[in-house]
Amino acid sequence: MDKRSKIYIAGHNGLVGSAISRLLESKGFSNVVTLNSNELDLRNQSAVASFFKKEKPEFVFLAAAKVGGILANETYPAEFIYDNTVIQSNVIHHSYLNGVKKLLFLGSSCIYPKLAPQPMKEDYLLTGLLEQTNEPYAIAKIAGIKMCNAYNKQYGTNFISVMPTNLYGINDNFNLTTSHVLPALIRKFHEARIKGSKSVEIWGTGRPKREFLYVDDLAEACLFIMCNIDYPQLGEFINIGTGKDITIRELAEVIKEITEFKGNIKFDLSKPDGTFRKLLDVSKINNLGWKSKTSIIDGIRETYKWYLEHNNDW
Ligand code: GFB
Repeated sequence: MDKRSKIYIAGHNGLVGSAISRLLESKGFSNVVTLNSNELDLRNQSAVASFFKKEKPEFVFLAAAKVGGILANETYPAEFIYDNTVIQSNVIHHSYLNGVKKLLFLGSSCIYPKLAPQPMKEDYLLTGLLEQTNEPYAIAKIAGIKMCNAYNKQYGTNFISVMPTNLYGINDNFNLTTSHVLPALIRKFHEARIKGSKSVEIWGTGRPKREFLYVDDLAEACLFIMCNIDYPQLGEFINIGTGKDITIRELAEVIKEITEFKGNIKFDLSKPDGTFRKLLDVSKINNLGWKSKTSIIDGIRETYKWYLEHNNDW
């Protein structure tokens, strides 16, 4: 991929797609195609077919997906499986039909079994049962990995998959019913400080552990892989994370400090904990030459700064 290559970012308004878009722009990639969902509904097969036939992108970042936190996954399981399987099938198939040179598919660390040994290596895929709260989403993402692999085997394509850990950053979703934990806690602690509340309620026991990767670091990993690592060398897919995790309680303490909230933290035990732990083994990507660089403190500070500039949007 060079600076004049024609690149399509599917999902450029989302957390991941917008980070990839910012990075490509800052590096001088000048031929990037993006369309909003009202211009191209990626669930519509004939619309996707016409788009690929007309635009003929050479490289595709497949970051379009229906995503959300633990409650959104539980509330909308049909949308999580339907939207994701249809979007990825349309984009992968029409990339193949139109001779795309390389496609990068974004998955998620929830593809691994609920009780997988920690940290989770790439070859633990499909060795056990999935976490119930996000099984439809995980099944869709596993189908995406397997579809890329099947096309590589049968048609000789170069379609690769990356599995990021829990992401956060600029352009995150701060809606309290659909978001992930990190943006939700930024908003909850910020609003509690403004309102002078005595406490903030967080979901579950606070004991589960999560690994958080700043989305701009993920974008750099995606560009590094797109430019340097092809299908046979990469294998079926590759983990992308920091290699470190913290408990939800520890995360809440960090966010409490950054937002300068002085009250207490309470736990709402009626809400689910989800997977107890899902730490990625990142030795494969580290050995290929990439490491995350943003500390969780710096990443949360940047995200909070962005939230303060945009908090009228929610
Ligand atoms: O980020 P989160 O929604 O997703 O929740 P998962 C992580 C943990 O934080 C859970 C707790 O134990 C939640 O109960 N938590 C505490 C909260 N307070 C809150 C809150 O106010 N909001 C939220 N959302 N959580 C998702 C999957 O799992 O992770 C997706 O459902 C995907 O499929 C994504 O894989 C990365 O890490 O549990």
